[in-house]
Amino acid sequence: MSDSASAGSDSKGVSRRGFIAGTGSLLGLAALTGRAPAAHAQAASATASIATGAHVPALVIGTGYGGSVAALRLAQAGVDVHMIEMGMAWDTPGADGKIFCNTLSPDHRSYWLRTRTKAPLNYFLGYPIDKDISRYTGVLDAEEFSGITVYQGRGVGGGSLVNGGMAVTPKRENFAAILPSVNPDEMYDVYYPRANAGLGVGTVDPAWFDSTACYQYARVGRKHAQRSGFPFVFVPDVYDWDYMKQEAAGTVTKSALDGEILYGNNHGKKSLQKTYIAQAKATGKVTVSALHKVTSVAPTAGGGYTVVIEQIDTSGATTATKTVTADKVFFAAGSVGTSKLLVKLKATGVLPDLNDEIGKGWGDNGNVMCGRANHLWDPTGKLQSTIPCGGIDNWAAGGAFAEVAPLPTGIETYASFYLSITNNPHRAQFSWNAATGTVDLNWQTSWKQPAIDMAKTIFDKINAKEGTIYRTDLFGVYKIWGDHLTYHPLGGAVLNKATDNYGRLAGYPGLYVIDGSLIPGNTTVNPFVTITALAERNIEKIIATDL
Ligand code: FAE
Repeated sequence: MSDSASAGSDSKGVSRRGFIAGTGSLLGLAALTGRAPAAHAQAASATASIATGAHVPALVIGTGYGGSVAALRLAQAGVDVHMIEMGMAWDTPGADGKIFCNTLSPDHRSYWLRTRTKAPLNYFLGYPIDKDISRYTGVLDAEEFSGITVYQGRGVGGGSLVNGGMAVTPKRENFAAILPSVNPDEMYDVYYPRANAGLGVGTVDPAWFDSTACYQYARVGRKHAQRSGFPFVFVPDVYDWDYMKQEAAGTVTKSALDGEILYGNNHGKKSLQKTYIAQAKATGKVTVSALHKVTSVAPTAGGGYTVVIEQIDTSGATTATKTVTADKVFFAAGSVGTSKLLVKLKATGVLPDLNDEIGKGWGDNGNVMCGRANHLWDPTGKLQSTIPCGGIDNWAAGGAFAEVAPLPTGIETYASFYLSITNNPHRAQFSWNAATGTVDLNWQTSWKQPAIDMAKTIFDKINAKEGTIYRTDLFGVYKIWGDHLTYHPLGGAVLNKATDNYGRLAGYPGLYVIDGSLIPGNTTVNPFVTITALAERNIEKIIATDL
């Protein structure tokens, strides 16, 4: 989870024993009440369903950041675009009147084809909090590889449906290490501003931040950072900050202040459905097929590509297999999705001329999580906005940028929680496993140690200064570090290696990569602004020269 906080002057009188008992019952209640309804009232999708035999000028695989930018800009250039998305449309309320379920009471809508939740923060007070759910094409995929679980959004909008919305432009002095073959001037003068405008990025009102109960946790985070000499920086977000103020005032339906984040926000967050995809659809030239999964892209005799697509139902079962043709195909299935497709297609001889860089250069953006146990006189608040708005920058000295994240349990936890992005140098590779017919990733859990060491440059110092300790109850029994996961998969089809310097795949004219797989493993901050800005840069060049 990328997020949490709470406020609670009223909690001063709560004894630690009473707090622990209360917490246990709260989580137990959530577990009991979170079972999925027997019948799923939620309609699968109101969008189109591509017809077998169709021919499309441009086919975009995936509807996350890269795919949405490609679709909008191609449509504005007059090109008809069809977007293929394996997840649901997420445009129809369920039986409870809500499109998305709450983080504290996950139901079938929470996870992608799982019968049990797999929460990133999966323990509390040493007790496991995962619970059974019905198998369904839910919005968050916890995809397991041998050494790491990779969390990804599934549905029209990709990661924008589930993420914290933290919209961070990296410091310019770090850019050469992120994308060494890209001219920083054009990125910082043109494409980062364009991406921030397109995404609707804004920053919390500092005066409101200083007074609202829902950011007490972040103010505690700021105080602790500054007392140890670390800069605390406000971090922009795509959440509608005016809406959040109204949530706090009690004049609108709560979303960020009601624990909604990991399994979707019902209000307030400007996901891609409300920004790039809405604009793309408004051109009248973009169609989206949800619950459709691309399984093959092969050259067609005479030019163009033949694309095989499986239509699935909400149980994940294939209901139809379709074959369409496309003049140009944009791989925007995310770092993992694009890498898996390309590695398979190369290894199985469908796209044999892809180069040997395919599948390489994958990193976890150095993600590692931890919590700190504060003193009883230093509460973080029982009301915590799920939208993080600040971070601790120790990148230059210690290789870590830590977002001060919420722990929105609805009770006072006295915990400070952090997701750190670190300069972990390890890179993994995807490869085809012919025996299982799947794509493996050779990441090892022990490769998180450099990330932990870098995060410790911040939190060891804060703990020493504050006389506090790490929480050991959030990721297992006596386990401090959330080192089993990433929210930020990057790489696998790296720019200027697997592709040319604009995402054109080596060996196949008309095939492009335009998502997080272009970025070699790390962005020094949260990645989606960089993914969006790079997509803006690349599609502009492709439209100018290839169409
Ligand atoms: P992505 O958004 O993952 O979109 C790929 C799409 O392709 C998905 O909708 C897939 O369902 C779809 N797809 C995959 N395979 C296929 C196929 N074969 N056929 C059809 N469709 C397919 O890719 N980043 C930030 O910058 N700030 C944050 O605050 C933040 N918080 C996060 C919190 C969580 C819990 C998670 C999971 C991620 C977070 N991220 C955050 C990461 C961010 O969402 C991610 O980097 C981007 O979404 C990646 O964008 P892409 O366009 O590469």
